[in-house]
Amino acid sequence: MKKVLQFSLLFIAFFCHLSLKAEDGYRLWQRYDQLQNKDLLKQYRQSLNGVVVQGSSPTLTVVKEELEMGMEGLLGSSITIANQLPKKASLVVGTPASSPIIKELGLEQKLKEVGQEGYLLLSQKHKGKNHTVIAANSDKGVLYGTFHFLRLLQTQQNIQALNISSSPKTKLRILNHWDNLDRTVERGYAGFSIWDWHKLPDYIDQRYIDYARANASIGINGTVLTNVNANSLVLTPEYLQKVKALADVFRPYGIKVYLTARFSSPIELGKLKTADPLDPAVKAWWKNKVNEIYTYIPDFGGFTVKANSEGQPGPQNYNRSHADGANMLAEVLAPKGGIVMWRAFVYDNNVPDDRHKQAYTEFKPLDGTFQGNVMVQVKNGAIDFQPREPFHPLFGAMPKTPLMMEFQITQEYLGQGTHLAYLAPMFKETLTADTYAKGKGSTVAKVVDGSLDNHAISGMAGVANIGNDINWTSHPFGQANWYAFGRLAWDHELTSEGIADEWIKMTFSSAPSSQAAIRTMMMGSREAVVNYMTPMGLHHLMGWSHHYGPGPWIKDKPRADWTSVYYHRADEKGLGFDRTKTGSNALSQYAPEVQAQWGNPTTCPEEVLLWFHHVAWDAKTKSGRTLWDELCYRYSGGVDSVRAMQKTWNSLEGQIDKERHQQVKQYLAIQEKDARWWRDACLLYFQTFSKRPIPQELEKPQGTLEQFMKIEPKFAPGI
Ligand code: BDP
Repeated sequence: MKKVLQFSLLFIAFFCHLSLKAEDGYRLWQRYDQLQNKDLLKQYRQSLNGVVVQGSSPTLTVVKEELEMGMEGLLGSSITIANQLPKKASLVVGTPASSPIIKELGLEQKLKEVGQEGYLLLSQKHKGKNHTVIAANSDKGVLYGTFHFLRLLQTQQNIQALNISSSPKTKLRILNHWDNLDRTVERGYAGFSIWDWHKLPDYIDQRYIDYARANASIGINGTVLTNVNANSLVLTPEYLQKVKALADVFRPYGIKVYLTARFSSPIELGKLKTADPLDPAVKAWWKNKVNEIYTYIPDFGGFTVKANSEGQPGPQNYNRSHADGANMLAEVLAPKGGIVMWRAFVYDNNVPDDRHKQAYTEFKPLDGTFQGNVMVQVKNGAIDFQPREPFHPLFGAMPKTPLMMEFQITQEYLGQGTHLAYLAPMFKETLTADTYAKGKGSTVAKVVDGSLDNHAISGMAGVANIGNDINWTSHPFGQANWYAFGRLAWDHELTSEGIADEWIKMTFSSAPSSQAAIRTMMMGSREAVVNYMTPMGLHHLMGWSHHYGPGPWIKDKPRADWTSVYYHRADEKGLGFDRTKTGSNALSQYAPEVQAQWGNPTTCPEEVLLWFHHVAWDAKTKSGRTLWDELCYRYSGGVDSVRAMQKTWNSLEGQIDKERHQQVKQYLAIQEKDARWWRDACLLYFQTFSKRPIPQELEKPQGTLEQFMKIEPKFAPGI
């Protein structure tokens, strides 16, 4: 009997253990599970015998909590955080101001170089003993250093001879939530908004804290809580209290809160007759409003504004310029230290010009007219977050204005919440592109980090892919895009592979074989999406409104530039948008060096060929195939790449926890199905123009064009 009982207890314990091991993805890259490498564990335990954090502040409290949670989890033993040096080797954490020990280490010179947000991680002798040191000029720097230190442990690095100094290349590293007050999320595919406005300010969801931890761990220091298609209600006292509650949670993590400002708020909330930025009453209204916001949130960051774009109100309603609008807000924010992020995503209802050209046409003449606390926020490409776009021509064209990068982390046009598309290679592609604004080497990254034109402020914004799904991002690999955005905003010189490696080790596995397999999947994934959706520079072929699935046939909509036929220009002769001199001449907005390369179809990279040229169906491509055949090969190649990902992922069964393995497996099956859908629908449609057969050796479409044209996903998320 006793034996049976013992056995049952063992059985129960075993299953409890198993169920504890289930991974729902909530912990993101901060899992802090005990390390399995015994030698390394021994090394860590020896060199981190005690932890000393001197000083006290809300941020240092967070530092202590995170060190405790992280080290106890990873090392599998409890730690105590002291404020005196223990006898043995230890981890010493702080600023010269908060910690006499750090002060004694004489790090002034080195610290000078890392600035207010940077930090040092050092192996350092002090009074004959070896210490690991996390030092910074500010508590926030200490926090970033702490997360870096934990990452070293998580990714199992040797910490015996540390000599790391790090500081962010971009000053403002910010998430843009397109979240509405009713908790729907525009272009959000991971459930509802994480901001539970109804329960705020009284109920503080643990998620807010974990959100802040995750963001601080990758250096994100700002968040715009609300949709760019803004609701002025958020500026009312009722909502400002709620915003304050979130700001209070985020503050110790170094994250400032920003809001989107609806330009017509003075009319909607203030009952004024106008929102004309030059009207004294309008100015006074905003001044009062801003002062009021700062009574709730003394370190409020400022506003993001979408104006005169896609129906949003703006200064042009009153015949004023974007600069008039931005400067009016900037003026009232300046005394409080706030900024304006004015979006350049504009295209005019009344201008029948190539949409590619419109932002440049409107903004370039305004260079030099914006106040010092205005940044113009520019999407990575000139159209709209397509799977591949050449860099936006405004980068390099407005040297007197700090231009902020806007990337889209949420995969509106890259398979939304179900496709695996690792976006770091896409972000890097834009950042490393050469604008030639000041000769060779004038990369987009240098424009954005402010170094090309010596700007005091700089920033990178990412449209968040976060929702209230248990794993935050719907697809488990969506987490990698959030992670990669933050890491690149901190340091755009990091490599996509390097970022993937860190993320995989912390999120999935550090076993070299699975690590390499997952990295290969990730690195090829975005190109796979480009191939099965919009190869060779095609763009804007997606279904109407929901943007999920193919719709190259979309035409006859309220605006020509909301249709697909406007962009692909397929006809009997060929395919692609002529943006050279013989066409819209959008190319003229780039530097002569860029024009020379892209303007000639033989030197234009095939990746953007149909973006700039209308190419004959029988024109020879680099592979030796005709354009039509090459297109068929690329579309098919995209599907093959997804199948290769499936194979790799299947081979990892048993090496990844069951729950997430199963999730990704199912998502990959959806992706394979969707990739075929895109390939078949697009090829059948383009074939009506090319009138050429799909090469014999390639898989044939399953279905007819008519059938594909009838597919209409109902209630797709994110609209
Ligand atoms: C488009 C989205 C739309 C956004 C817009 C924007 O479809 O929902 O409001 O971008 O960036 O891509 O303002």
